[in-house]
Amino acid sequence: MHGIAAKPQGMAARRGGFGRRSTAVALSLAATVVVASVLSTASAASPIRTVGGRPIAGGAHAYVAGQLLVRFKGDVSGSAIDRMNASLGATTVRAYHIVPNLRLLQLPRSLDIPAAVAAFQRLPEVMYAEPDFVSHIDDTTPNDPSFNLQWGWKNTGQLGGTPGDDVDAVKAWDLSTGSSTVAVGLLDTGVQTQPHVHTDLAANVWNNAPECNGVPGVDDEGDGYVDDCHGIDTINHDSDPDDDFGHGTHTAGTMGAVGNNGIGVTGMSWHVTIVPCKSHDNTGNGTNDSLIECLQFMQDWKDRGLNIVSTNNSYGGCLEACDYSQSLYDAIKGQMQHGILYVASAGNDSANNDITPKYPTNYCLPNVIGVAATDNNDSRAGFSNYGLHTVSLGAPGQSVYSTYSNPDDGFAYLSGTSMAAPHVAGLAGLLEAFNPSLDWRGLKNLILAGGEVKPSMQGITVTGRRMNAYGSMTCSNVPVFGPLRPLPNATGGTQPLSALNIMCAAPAGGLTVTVTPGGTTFTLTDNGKNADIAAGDGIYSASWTPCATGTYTFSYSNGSTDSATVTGLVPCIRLQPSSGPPGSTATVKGRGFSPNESVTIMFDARVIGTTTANGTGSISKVITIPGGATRGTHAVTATGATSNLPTQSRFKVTT
Ligand SMILES: [Ca+2]
Ligand SMILES: [Ca+2]
Ligand SMILES: [Ca+2]
Ligand SMILES: [Ca+2]
Repeated sequence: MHGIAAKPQGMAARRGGFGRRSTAVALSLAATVVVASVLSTASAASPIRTVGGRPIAGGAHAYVAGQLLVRFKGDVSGSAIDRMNASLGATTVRAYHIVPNLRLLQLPRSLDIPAAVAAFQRLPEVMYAEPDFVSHIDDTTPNDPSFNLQWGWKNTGQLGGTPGDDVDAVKAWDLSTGSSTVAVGLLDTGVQTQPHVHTDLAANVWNNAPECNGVPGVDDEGDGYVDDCHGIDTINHDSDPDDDFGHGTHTAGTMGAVGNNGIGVTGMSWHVTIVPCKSHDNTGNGTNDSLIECLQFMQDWKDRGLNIVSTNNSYGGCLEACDYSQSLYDAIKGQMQHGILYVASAGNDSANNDITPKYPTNYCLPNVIGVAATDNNDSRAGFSNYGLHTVSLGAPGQSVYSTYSNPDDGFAYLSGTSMAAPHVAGLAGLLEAFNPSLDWRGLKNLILAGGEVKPSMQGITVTGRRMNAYGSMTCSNVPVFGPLRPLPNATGGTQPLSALNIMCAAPAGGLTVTVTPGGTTFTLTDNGKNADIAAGDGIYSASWTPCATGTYTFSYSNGSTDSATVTGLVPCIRLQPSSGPPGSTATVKGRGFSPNESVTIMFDARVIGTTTANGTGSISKVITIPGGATRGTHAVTATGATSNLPTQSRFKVTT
C-alpha cells in the first residue's frame, strides 16, 4: 500500500454534500444533547439510579426518593415541627443551622414526593417544601451544532458505536477547554486560509500580527519569511499555508476547531494556537526537506517565545519517508531539545511497525508518540498499523468528523491514523493549558498513562491503552511499563536496550534486565547518558551488544519479559586489558565483521586506529590509550566500513 501510505494518512472522505446535508439533522440532535445534559446529564448510556447509595426518583427532574426539604416559619418551635411531621408520618433526618428551621425529612413509603410537597405546603407553619434535587458534576458540552457527530469526544452510539467508547472529552472540558497561550504545530497539507481562514478555525489559527498588519513583500518581524501571517509553505516555498487538499484542515480541526462558538465542530482544545506549516502538496506528498524546514520554523518560533508544545505529523512512508533518514531523525531530536513533542500517525497499512519499520513514527526518540487508530467500538481500525514496541497508544481514527476545505468552510468525515494523531497532539495542548508546569516529558507520560486499557490495544501498543483526555488530566498512581528496544527482529552491533517505566507523569524508577543466553544483567538508567537519550523521561536504557545470532530473552526485574531474534552480522569486540593508565596499550580483539572490511576504532569520539578484518571477519589491533584521557570509563567503538554496525566496549582509565 505504498501509494496510499505516501500520502497523509487519511482515507476515504465523505465530504461536502454529506456534511452540508447533515446539518439539519445535527441541529435537532444537538438540541437533544443539551436537554440531556441539563436534566441530570444522564445520557441514555449511563442513567443515574442512586446518589450516595439512595435511590433516585422523579425521572428527568431527578430527586432523592423518600426525602423532602422543608423549611418551617421562624416562630415555629421544634416540638411543633415534630408534631406536624408525626401527623404526616415523617421524621427529621437533619436540621441545619445555617438555614434556620430547615429540615431534611424522611417520608413514609405511602407518601410520594409530589403528594408530600403538597401536604406540607398546605400547612400554615411551612415556608416551603421541596424535593431534595439531585445534581451532577457539570459535563461541559459545547454548543457546536455538529458536536453530536464527533463520537470520539462523546460516544452516544453514533454510527453503531458503543456509548462511552470515547476519550471523555466532556469531562476533560470541565477541567480545561484550552488556552490560546498554548500552541500546536501542524505539518500537513496546510489549513484553509483562502479566501479566509476556515470559519471554525479562524480564532485558533496563528495570527502573526507583525506580518498580518505589516508591509506586503517585507519580512516585517525578521523570521526569514516574507508575509507569513498564518504560517509558511515549505513545499511550494511561499508564505501562505492554504490547504489545497483538505487533509490538513481536517487534522487542524481535530486538534483545535473553535469550541462552543455555535459553528460546526469542536477540537480537543476549544482554545489553542494552531501554527500551520504546509509540508505536503495538493496530491498529499511531501519531502524530508519540506518536513525539516517546517520543524525548523516551529523551533525558531519556540525560541521567539511561542509556546509550541507539540507538532502533529499525520504522514509517513513513501514518498517522503520510506526509509530511515538521519537528517529527519536529527531534526526531530532537535524538537525534543526544544521541548516539542512529535506526535505521529502509525500508518494505514494494517501492518506491524515492529516488523516493518514505518518512518517517521518508528524513530526511537523520546519525544515521538506513535498513534494507532481505534473505532467507535474501541476496536483497532482495520487499516491501522500497530506495534508493541513502536506504537504508543490508540486514539479515535475511524469516521472522524472535522473541518474541511473542499468546499471552503466545509466539514467531512475522514478515516485514518492521520485522524487519530491530532486527538493526541490536541491533548498535549489541552494538558499544557491545564497544567503549564508540565514539560514535554510530563505531557507525554500523562498522555500515555492517562489512557484507558483496552483489549484491542493490548499486545499491539506500548501502553495497551486508548487515549483518554480526562484520564490524562486526573492521572493518579497509574504505572505503565513497556519494552521499547530491541525490536523483535534485531540487527547486530551495539544498540539500545530500553524500556518505558512511568507512574503517570513521572519516571517510575530503575530496572535491571537479564539477557539469556549469556546471563548478563544490565542496569537500565534514565540519566540521559550513553544509550539513554533524555534524562528524566521515564525511558530507561543500557547498551547491548549481541555477540552471536539467535533468539535472546530479556527478563526485567519487574517480572516482564521480552525477546528478540538477531540475524545477520554480529560484530563484537573485547579489550585486553580493559583498564590502564593514559598512554598504555590494549589489544582490540573482534569478530563478526564482514570479511576483509576496513574497521575504524574510536576512543570516545576520536579515531585512534584503523585495521582490516581478515577473511573470516576477525580483527586484532593494538591501540594506545590517549595520553590526556581522564580517569573513568570510556567507550571504545569499532565500526566496519561496509557492515556499518558500531560495536562498543568499555575501557577504564586509571591514574
Ligand atoms: Ca516574516
Ligand atoms: Ca510582510
Ligand atoms: Ca466550532
Ligand atoms: Ca531516559
